[in-house]
Amino acid sequence: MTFDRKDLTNEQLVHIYRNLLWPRMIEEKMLVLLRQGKISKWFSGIGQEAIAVGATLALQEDEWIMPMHRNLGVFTSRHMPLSKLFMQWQGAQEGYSKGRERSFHFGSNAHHICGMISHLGTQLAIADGVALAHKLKKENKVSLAFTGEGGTSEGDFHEALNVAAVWDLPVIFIIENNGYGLSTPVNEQYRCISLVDKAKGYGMEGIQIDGNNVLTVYDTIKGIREFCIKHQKPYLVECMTFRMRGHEEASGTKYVPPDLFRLWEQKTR
Ligand SMILES: Cc1ncc(C[n+]2csc(CCOP(=O)(O)OP(=O)(O)O)c2C)c(N)n1
Ligand SMILES: [Mg+2]
Repeated sequence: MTFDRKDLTNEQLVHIYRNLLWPRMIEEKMLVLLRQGKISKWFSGIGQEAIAVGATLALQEDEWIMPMHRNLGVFTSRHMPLSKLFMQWQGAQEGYSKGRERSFHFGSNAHHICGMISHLGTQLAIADGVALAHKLKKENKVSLAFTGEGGTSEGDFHEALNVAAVWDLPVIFIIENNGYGLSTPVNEQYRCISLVDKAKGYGMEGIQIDGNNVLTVYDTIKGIREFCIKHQKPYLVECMTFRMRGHEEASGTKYVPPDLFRLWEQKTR
């Protein structure tokens, strides 16, 4: 992997690296707590952190993000207090969803993160709504929504991208293509060569990038953000990565050929 620092200073590089480390360190702790029975559920984003972290750092702090279940790096890069996050995952009253659940179905107005309600695809149209509000108020801002490649098979994906294109909404749609949607591999998920090809069908710009290279993600999203604001248009970004653990910690990875882990392991260390 080659890293192109462009005009980033040493301080900026260290800042990005620290943000990349946070979710990995938290996850390593969570995997221990899970095995001790102190938390009950965990969706791992190990190996995919560069996407959530790079994209979040590329936005302004008051721009809304619609994350999914593997985007811990969004929460940490927006500096949500670790104590409250840990209480959330342990189902404590003091957590973000007041003990109602113990996973990633929560957000925070103060951090401009819109909590998801689990259903795939639903975050995308919410990003349209936020972008429409910015457009009507003539604010120079974007919204950003994440989906997995599995989520692109939902009707909501089509509706959200089509409306964003037709209404010229400044929204960034990020597909995290990690090879699997639960146990379904990509060759059973879609027939196009790349998901980014779908951008053409909606009449919007699109790009496919290396999702494991944090500087590529950061630099690309920063540039796209400016494009979306200047031209008042949406953009589709397909980030190529790999899911290094099970769909959820309880579900295992028996259906994934071991060679794929060996291949991607080189890119996630
Ligand atoms: C509409 C809907 N169908 C099914 C599910 C159950 N489900 C949750 S995550 C998931 C897999 C999603 O795959 P992908 O979008 O590729 O994201 P990844 O888990 O790989 O990050 C499924 C089937 C759901 N939450 N919502
Ligand atoms: Mg997936």
